Amino acid sequence: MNKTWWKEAVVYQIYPRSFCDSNGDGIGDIQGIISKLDYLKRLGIDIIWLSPIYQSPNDDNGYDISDYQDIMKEFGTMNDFDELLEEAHKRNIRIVMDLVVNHTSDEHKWFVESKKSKDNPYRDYYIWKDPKDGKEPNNWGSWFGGPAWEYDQETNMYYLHIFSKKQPDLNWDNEKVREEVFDMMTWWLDRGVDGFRMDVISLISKEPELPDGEVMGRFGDLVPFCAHGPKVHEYLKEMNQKVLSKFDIMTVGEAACVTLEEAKKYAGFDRNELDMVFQFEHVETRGGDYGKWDDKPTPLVELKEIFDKWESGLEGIAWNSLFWSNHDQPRAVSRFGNDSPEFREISSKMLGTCLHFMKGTPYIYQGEELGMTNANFNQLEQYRDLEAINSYHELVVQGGLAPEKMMDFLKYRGRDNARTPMQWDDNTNAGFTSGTPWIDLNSNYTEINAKIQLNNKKSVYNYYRELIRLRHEKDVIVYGSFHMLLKEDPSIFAYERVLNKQKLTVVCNFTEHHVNCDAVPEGAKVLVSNYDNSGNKLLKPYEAVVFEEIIS
Ligand code: TEU
Ligand code: CA
Repeated sequence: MNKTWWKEAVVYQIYPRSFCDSNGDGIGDIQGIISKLDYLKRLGIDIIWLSPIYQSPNDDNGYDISDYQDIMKEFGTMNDFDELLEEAHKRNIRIVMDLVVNHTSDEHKWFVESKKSKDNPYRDYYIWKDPKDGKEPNNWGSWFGGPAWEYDQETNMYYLHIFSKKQPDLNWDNEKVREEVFDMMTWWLDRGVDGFRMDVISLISKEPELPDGEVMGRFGDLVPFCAHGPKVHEYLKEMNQKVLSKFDIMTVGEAACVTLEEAKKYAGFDRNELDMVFQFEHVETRGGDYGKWDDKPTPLVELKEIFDKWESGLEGIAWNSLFWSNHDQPRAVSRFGNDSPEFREISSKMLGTCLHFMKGTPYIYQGEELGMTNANFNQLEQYRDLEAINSYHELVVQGGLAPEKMMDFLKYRGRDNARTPMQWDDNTNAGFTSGTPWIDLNSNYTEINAKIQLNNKKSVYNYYRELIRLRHEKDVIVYGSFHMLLKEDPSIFAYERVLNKQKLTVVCNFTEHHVNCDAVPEGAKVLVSNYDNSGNKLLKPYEAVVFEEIIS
C-alpha cells in the first residue's frame, strides 16, 4: 500500500463561467469561487480542478487560449488568482489547473505570427500543409463539425484544427513548442498550483504522413492517426522529466479514445508519464448513426463490464479516475439515475455511492453534489455550446435530420446540460448572478439548491459529505482490492472491496423497482445507505447500501 495524497483525495471540478458571479455581469468569476470556498470546505473535498481561466476569446469557453500566462478578463486578474490559491491552500484545498496544449486560440500571438508568412519564425508552431488537388490535404473531419482543415488565402496553405477553426493544433514535433509549453507549466507550478488536468493530451502527436481516414458520414476519421500518435509517450516522458518530476503535484490526462493498453502506458506506476487518465468508455455513446448524438441509455450490464474492465485491468499497474459527469457530459442523475421528482434525490445518492466506493480517485462535477439535473432546454436559441450549434447545423440544416430528433439528442447528450449556472438558493437566478446569466438557468432551482440542502440532514449534499468523510477515514475505500459481483444482473451494480481483514460490500439498485439481491451479506453492519432502514435482501428503488465486515 503505497500511500499517496491524490489517491486519498476527492476532486471537485469547477466550470468557472457557471459557478458564481461576484460582479453582476452574468459570468462566473474568480472572486465568486473564493466566496464559495467555505461551501467546498464543508463538503470536504481536497482538490479543485479549475476548467480554463486563461485569457481567451471564448469560442469554446476558455478551451481556446490566447494567453497562457494571463487571466480571462471576465474572470478577474492575476491578483484574484493568487488570492484564490492562497485562500484555497489556507483551507487545505489544492488547485489543479486545466492545461490545454493540444491547440491554442487562433488569437494566440504564436498563431497570429504563424499565419503571417511561410518563413515566419512561428510558422512551424502549427501544422500547415499544401492543398492536395486544390482541396484539403486529407479527408479528416473536425470533432466540432466540418473539415479539420482551414484554408489560408494569404499563403495558400491549410492548417489543422481537430476542434473548431479557432483552435489550431500545435505542432508538438517542433522542439520550440515543447520548450514553450514546459516553461509555461513551470511558471504556474512555481506560482504554487498543485497539478494539471491535461486537455486531450492523447492527441498531441500526429502521424506525420497525415493519411486519409475511413469515411464516417461526410468526413474521414482522424482518430487512428492522431490519438496515441507515434511520439505521445516520448513527449510525456520529456514533460515529466523536465517539469512534472520536480514538483509534488497531481496530473490527470484527458485521454480521448484511450484503451486499457494505452492507459497503462500513460499512467503506469513505473512509466514516468502521468498519474491518472480519464477514460470515456462509460460515457460514450457507441454505434449510433450520428456519432455522439444518441438518446438511449447504456444497459447496466454493459456499464458494469466497462467499469470492471478498468478496475481489474489497472489493478497494481495504474490508478483509475472515477466520474459520472463533467462539463462535456450530461448531468449524472439525468443520464444514469432518474431525475423525476420522486426518484431524483435517492438515485443521485445511489450514483454517488456506486462511484465513490470503487477503486480510484473520485471526481465530483459542480452541482452533482446537489443532484442537479439536465437543462431541459426547449429552444435551440437557449444553447450556447458551439458543438451543439454546429451539430444542429450539420445534421438538421445540411443533413436533413428531423429537428425534433436533434432537440431530443441535445436534451440527452448536449454539453450545455452541465453548464447551466450553479443553483445556490431560491432567489432570482438561483443566487448565481444579480445580472443576466450568460446561459439560462434550470427552472428547477427553487427546489434544487444549495441553501435548502445545507440545512437538511437528508439532502444529497449531506450524503456526499458523508461519502467524502468515509473515504478520509477508511483505507479500504482507497486501497482495497476490487471484485465485481453479479456481473450478469441487469438491475444491480454490486462489488466488494477488501483490505487485510476489512471487507466492504456495495450494492446499488439502478431501477425504480424492488429487486432481490443475493450479494447482501448475512449479518453485516450497514456503513452507509440512502434509505433509513437498509440491510434487507430486497432492495428498494434506487437503494444503495455499503456493508462492512471483518473477515478472517
Ligand atoms: O474535450 C475533448 C473531447 O474529447 C471532446 O471533444 C468531447 O469528445 C466532447 O466534448 C464530447 O461531446 C476537451 C474539453 O473537455 C472540451 O470542453 C473542449 O471543447 C475540447 O477538449 C477542446 O479543447
Ligand atoms: Ca462576473
